[in-house]
Amino acid sequence: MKKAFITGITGQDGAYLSQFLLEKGYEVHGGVRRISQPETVRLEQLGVEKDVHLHEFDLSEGNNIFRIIRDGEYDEFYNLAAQSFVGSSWDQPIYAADVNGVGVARILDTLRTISPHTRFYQASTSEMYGLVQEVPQSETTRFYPRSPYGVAKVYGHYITTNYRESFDMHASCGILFNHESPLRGKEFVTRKITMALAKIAHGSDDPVVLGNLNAKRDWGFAGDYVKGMWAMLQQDQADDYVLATGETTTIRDFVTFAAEALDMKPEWDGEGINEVAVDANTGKRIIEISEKFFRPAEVDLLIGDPSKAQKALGWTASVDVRELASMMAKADYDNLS
Ligand code: NAP
Ligand code: F7E
Repeated sequence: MKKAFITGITGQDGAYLSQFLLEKGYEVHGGVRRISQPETVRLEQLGVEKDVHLHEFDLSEGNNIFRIIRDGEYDEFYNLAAQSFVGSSWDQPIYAADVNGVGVARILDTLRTISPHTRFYQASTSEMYGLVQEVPQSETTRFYPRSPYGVAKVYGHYITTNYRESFDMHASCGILFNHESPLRGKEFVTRKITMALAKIAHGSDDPVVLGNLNAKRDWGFAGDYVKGMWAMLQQDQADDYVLATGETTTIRDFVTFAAEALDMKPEWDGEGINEVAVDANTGKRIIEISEKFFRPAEVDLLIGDPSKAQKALGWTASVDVRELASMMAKADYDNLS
C-alpha cells in the first residue's frame, strides 16, 4: 500500500485528492492547522474524513515539517497548502511569501536531507503568468506575476525545479489554471456567484456585489485536476505540466451560465461600476458592482495550453465551464432546500 501526505488536506483540492488516492488504495495522511474550531467539512462532505490520518501541520514551522516527514516515510508528498486567496495577499504579503514561497523550500530541504526517495508535487499556478507574455500560456511562457500571491508562488515553483535539478529529486510542479467545484472556498468569485444566485432563487432580494467582470479565466473542475497531480508523480521523470481546459470566459459570462442553470434570464445594462444585471423573469436585480472588489493589479486574461499534459499524462479536462457553473449553482441551490 502506497503512503501519501497531503498538505492543505482540508482545502478544496485536498479533499478531492484524498478521495481519489483512497479509491486507488493509498494510505492517506494530511496536515491540518490547529485552529480553535477544527474544520474538516469538505472531507466530511466527500465521506472520507474517517479514512484519512490527520496531523497537526503548519508550513511556517520547519521542525514540524521535519518530524512529519521523518516519522511518515511517505512515497508521495503533495504540497497543496497555501494562503490561496489572491485578494488577501496584498494585505498579508509577508505571510504569503513565507507560506507559499519559503514553506516549499522547508519541505524540499527536509525531503532532500532525510527522505530523498519521496516523490514531491508542488501546487504552482496560472497566477504566475499574471500580465501574460503569450497567449495561450504553456510551460515555456515567461512568468510576470501581478500579486504577492503570484510572486511567492514563482519562488515555490523555481525552488522546486532547482531542487529537482540540483539533487536529482522527483519533484514536479503542476501549473494549474483555475479549478472550481461545489467545495470551492466561498470568497472565490465562482462560488460567491453561485451561492448568492442560489439564495436569490430561494427568494432573497440581495444582489451579488462583484468587482471586475471583464477578467477572463480558464475554469475547470477540481475533481479532474487532482487526477493530473497524481499522474505527474507516476512518471519516470519529474517535470512541470500545465493543467487547463484551453477555454477562457469572462466573469460576466460565468454569471450568465450560473443564472441560467437556476432558470434566471440575466439582462445586462450600464458600464463600469454602474453595470447591473436584472433577471428578466422576475425583474429582480441580481448583480451590482463595487470598487471594493477591484484589485490593485489585475490578471486580465488566462488561457492555458494543456497539450503537454494531454500527450505525456493522457490528462484532459472533462467538464466545460457551462457544466461547471451549472454543477456549482445547483449544488448551492440544493444545499439551501
Ligand atoms: P484552499 O481550498 O484555499 O486550501 C488551502 C489549504 O491550505 C487549506 O487546507 C488551508 O488550511 C491550508 N493552509 C493555509 N495556510 C496554511 C499554513 N500556513 N500551513 C498549513 N496549511 C495551510 O485552496 P485549493 O483551491 O484547494 O488550492 C490548493 C493549492 O493549489 C493551493 O496551494 C493553491 O494556491 C493552489 N492553486 C489553486 C488553484 C485553484 O484554482 N483552486 C489553481 C492553481 C493553484 P485551512 O483549512 O486551515 O485554511
Ligand atoms: O478571482 C475577479 C477577480 O478570487 C477571479 C485561486 O484559486 O485561481 C484563484 O485565483 C477573478 C479575478 O480567483 C470579484 O478580480 C470580480 O480577476 O475567484 P478569484 P483568482 O484570483 O483567479 C488561481 C489560479 C490561484 O492560484 C488562486 O489560488 O474574478 N472578481 N469580482 C472577483 N473575485 C473575487 N474573489 N470576488 C469578487 O467579488
